[in-house]
Amino acid sequence: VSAKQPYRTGYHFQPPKNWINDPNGIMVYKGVYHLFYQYNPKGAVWGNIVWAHSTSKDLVNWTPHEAAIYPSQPSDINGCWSGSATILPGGKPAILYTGIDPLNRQVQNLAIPKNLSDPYLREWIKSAKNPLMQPTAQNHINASSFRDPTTAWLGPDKQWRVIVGSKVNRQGLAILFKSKDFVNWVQSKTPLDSAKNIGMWECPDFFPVLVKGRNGVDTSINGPYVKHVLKVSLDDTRHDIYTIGSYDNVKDVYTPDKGSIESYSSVRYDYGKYYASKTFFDNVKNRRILMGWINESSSVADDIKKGWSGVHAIPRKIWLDGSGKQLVQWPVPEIQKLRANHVSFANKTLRGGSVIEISNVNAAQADVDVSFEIADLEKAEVLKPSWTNAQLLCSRKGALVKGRLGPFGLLVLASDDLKENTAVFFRIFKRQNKHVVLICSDQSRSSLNQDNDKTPYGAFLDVDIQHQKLSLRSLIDHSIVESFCGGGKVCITSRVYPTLAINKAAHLYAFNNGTQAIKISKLNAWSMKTAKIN
Ligand code: DQQ
Repeated sequence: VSAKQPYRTGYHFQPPKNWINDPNGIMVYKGVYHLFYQYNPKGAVWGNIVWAHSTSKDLVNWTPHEAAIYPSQPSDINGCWSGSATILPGGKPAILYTGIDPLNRQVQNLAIPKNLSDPYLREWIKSAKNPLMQPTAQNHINASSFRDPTTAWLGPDKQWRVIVGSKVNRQGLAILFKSKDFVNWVQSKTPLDSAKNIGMWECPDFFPVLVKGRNGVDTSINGPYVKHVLKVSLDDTRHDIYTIGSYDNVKDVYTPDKGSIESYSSVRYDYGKYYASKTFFDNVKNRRILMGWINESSSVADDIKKGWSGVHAIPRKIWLDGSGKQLVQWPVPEIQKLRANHVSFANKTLRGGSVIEISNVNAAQADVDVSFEIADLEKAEVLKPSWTNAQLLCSRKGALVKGRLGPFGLLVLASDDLKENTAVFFRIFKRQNKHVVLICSDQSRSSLNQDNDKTPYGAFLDVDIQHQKLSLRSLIDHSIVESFCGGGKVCITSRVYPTLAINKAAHLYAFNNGTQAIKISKLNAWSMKTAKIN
């Protein structure tokens, strides 16, 4: 990472230059991980979209290949938009993706590998029958809102199912299609799910998770030992939200356990910048992996100046929490091989108002894992009934606003005078006899440059702090802070653009701006080596 390009990443996925958005068609084939992504070969803004392609043996280091899918037939001549891979019987991959046709209609296309003996799957052939799904006068599908087919799954009737994101007026839809041969697709009478007055559902994802344990399962698995997850990327709010429920694969009915994706305030994969994500089943390591796009918080003019825009988050393993009420996400363990220069301490008291530096780590490119212990829980401030919006509460009560139990946490990508810093911190409140934990990623002082979006992010964390420590792991990478709180129950990703806290001038601190002392029960920090990415 050079002085001229201080915001490029050391270990987060990005191409050498230009615009990147959604991850597409992720899969593992012959032991090789494949990542395709929405890419503009001609510039740092969205447009001219093709499927760029990289492969990896470890989800950390990535080798670039030629673009895999690009406009070449009428059904995709105006763009090759998002889609997903499905592994067909015999281990043969197939990709369904959205094409933009000569009339700028959104249609769904199929592509298959030219040469199955090539583990890098460098060449793809498009079906002569494309488009396979399209808006018609009869089906009333909205031609400008019909995109992003999921990984398909097989039902007990041996038919494939796939959902495609859509909307009609303000109603978001996951339109369901079925097929016997993966080529001829028939639209089902009812969508798999829908919600009124919420806007377009982009990049849906529908997959099973085991009720017990952290392993993943193939997308076609169903039974009493799994729950299903439906995630959509809400175009209105630019958030990836999900429900957990049961899926009857005979009737093709998905029933969310509680509520549905009916409101903007549903559970989110990430409470910061994180969008258009999707999962795949890694049958080599029996896990489900989530990959997502982190866009910029800088101005378009700055993106053009630096010549690039967008990165991908560190791949996350994803599983169902023991409560059954939410998912848990954790960076894949492979990323730990980049760790170097281990710094560690335990049982350190952080008195009210104190800041301590964590030195001897490369603070611009680091992995920090810390847990806190709180002694006087009864000292917590009272949470007012009106404080229901965590993000707003983080704006009102930023890192500089003194409290009792908190704010305490980390100051990352900080200048030595603390003029610039991103504060990732906790605040503990009480409401009746329960404690409420707020976690914030406050980037309001992250940069002296005023052209960036510096809105603080926040969420409530469902942990039992009477019996559990409060943990926070942050992956810091020049312009990215990806934080995993409570062991991965809440994730918050921030993009920040320090002007002082760059490369060697970046510092890392632990702080406590509450009146009550807090104990750091354990802190581990590492410098992260630079990965070989594209
Ligand atoms: N990005 C793609 C669309 C998708 C959107 C276009 C989500 O297919 O709906 O680049 O970021």
